[in-house]
Amino acid sequence: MAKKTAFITGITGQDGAYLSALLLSKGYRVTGLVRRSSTAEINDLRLRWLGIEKDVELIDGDLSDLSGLVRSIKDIRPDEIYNLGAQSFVKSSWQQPILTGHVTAMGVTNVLEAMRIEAPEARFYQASSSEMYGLIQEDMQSETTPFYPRSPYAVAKLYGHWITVNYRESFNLHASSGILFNHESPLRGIEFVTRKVTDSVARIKLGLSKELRLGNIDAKRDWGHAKDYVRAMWLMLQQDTPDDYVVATGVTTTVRDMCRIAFAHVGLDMEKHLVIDPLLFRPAEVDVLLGNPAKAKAKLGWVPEVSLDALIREMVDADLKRLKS
Ligand code: NAP
Ligand code: G4F
Repeated sequence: MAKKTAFITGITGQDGAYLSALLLSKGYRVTGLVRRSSTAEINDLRLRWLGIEKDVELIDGDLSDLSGLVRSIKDIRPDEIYNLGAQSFVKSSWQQPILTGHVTAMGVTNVLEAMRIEAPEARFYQASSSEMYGLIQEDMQSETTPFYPRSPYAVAKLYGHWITVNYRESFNLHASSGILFNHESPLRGIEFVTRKVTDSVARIKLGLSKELRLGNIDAKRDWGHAKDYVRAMWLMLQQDTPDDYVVATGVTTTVRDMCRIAFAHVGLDMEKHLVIDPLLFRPAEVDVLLGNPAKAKAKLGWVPEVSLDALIREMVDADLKRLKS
């Protein structure tokens, strides 16, 4: 069978790196969009962490630049397009709402347009988010739960989700949307709460820091491992029919209890180090997320393999190793 080609936006991010590794292991040619940076020598850090930086082809471009996307897709002729690129940090989206809209919302239309013009037979994956449920309308969120976004990021993701559905229905594109709940790993950005916690715990353990400052530790999230979640993305594009799927573990945990796992792993007392900082609270919070992955299990045969406990311990160990070296 001919080698398949994938085009990944957001290839330098957490999911882009793990998805690249998965696709390479399946024999794909992997290409990806990279933003030009004055520090180009570090923008493939995550790919290097996985030892695959030389195995992927990187193409300069930006989600806000339609002509560049058209040219990239024309040159690459991908079989599968994974749109993972986004301004993905919820808190920053109140500070940069317009940029978030340009990239996280309109960027989706740009990629879909480039695909419609140059590769209408390709299969498309949109990285939608459980943040779209926001002020939750059902205790357990599924594909049929109404959305109620609570941040400029979530509003932008909602647009990206519906434009994907609309292009599927309007132009008969093979376009699927994965509504992914929070997923983490040692490659998670330091600004997100799990990695902030595991990095701080490692620093405190090594005597490099004394405290961990957090905002709302009563918030609850359904956390899984990014490695498991990129497998679900790939599975969606192997189906004959495009569709939308919730990808989650079905277990929700407070930020407080997630921290407890990290501190306990290195034998530290959380109460001695945790400081609550009102400045870290958000203008509007998503109090609780809990996903129902029944459809992904039934149709894709997807089940998560890594527990939250194992995930946080892996992240603390990776941060200890990073700091020691
Ligand atoms: P991430 O680590 O923040 O990666 C985001 C990627 O988007 C990076 O490669 C970034 O490039 C790229 N990007 C940002 N602005 C861009 C632009 N204007 N043009 C082109 N590329 C741009 O995010 P992630 O955790 O891997 O998540 C992947 C996707 O899934 C995102 O769309 C996110 O919103 C969504 N999602 C994530 C989760 C989660 O829990 N991780 C859950 C649901 C949905 P740089 O490296 O240059 O910054
Ligand atoms: O780790 P977080 O920043 O992730 P959040 O906001 O849930 O968003 C992540 O998951 C979404 C999927 O649901 C993705 F779409 C999105 O791209 C991103 O990957 O915050 C998690 C919770 C929040 O309730 C926040 O208020 O942790 C709380 N929190 C408490 N103290 C904190 C902190 N979050 C951060 N980042 N930093 C804190 O100091």
